[in-house]
Amino acid sequence: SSRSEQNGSSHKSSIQGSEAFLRGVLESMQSVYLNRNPTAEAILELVHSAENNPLCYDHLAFRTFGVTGYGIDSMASFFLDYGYTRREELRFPAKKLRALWFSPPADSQDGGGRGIKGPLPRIFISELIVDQMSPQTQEIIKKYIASSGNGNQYAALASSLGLLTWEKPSYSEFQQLASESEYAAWTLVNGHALNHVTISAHRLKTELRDIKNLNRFIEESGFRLNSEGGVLKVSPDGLLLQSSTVADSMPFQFSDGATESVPCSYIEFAERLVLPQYKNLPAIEVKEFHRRDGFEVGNADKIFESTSKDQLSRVG
Ligand code: OOG
Ligand code: NI
Repeated sequence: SSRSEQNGSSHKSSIQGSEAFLRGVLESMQSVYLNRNPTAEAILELVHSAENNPLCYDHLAFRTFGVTGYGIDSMASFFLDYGYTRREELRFPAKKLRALWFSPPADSQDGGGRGIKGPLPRIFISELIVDQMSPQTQEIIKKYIASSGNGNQYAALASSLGLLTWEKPSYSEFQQLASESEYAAWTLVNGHALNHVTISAHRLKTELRDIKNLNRFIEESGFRLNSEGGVLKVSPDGLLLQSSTVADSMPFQFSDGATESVPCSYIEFAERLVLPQYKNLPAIEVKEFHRRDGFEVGNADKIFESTSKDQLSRVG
């Protein structure tokens, strides 16, 4: 065969080695997510069938408890080991959260497929600043973290298997956390599960690549979007536009026998506009790196609310 076939540039290459393993882990995380979140699964199907083109993911997101060794680092270590690069930090003082995002390895393949099988997504990982919580809440979080032993070393494994690394909590402990931080309560019952995947709107091919059309299409198809601060979240520079659904919920069996409905995950949409310095590039030449990169505190602050009681209990 020709040289270009050997190096895989002339046809869909089968990705090998460590990148194949990374993608396999992401696939497992996604299948846990799709099994638990019927809205996310239905929306991916709906957009895919409207497009008839492979969708790609802008980013994947995870939540953690920021206790030494258990926070962002516990999940980030996997991505760093597989070639991701640490990027900017974002702070959310009112929510007592911080986050970091990671960009995919520059030498990774396009993938040539749909979702995880396409270009590798950015990764967004946040953590609760646990030492700013009340003593009762800190005690509960530290108790479950202790029950996980060295579970912090297996955050990515737990996420891809859909397992908690700590014991199941009691309903009253869940409620104590929820009264102080809905993020904390979410993390206690969902652990390292994928919090959301984000469809890259600008890489769609139909009119849905305009996020306003995508939002309208999603709502007209009967799904609810997170309305916190308005459905469309826009960065101050006007170049990063985001929206998300209200999270699905599912029954969770607590350690004291109570079974109650808890929020699980949601799906997000992001449109990244072309940076001003590239505005004259012909559309066909525009690549992902010509567009607004990164995240935005003001947008993220409202997207966190996709799993809040306020949004889940909203009527209409
Ligand atoms: C993350 C919320 C922020 C974004 O893209 O800015 C976010 C979360 O809910 O854990 O996803
Ligand atoms: Ni996001």
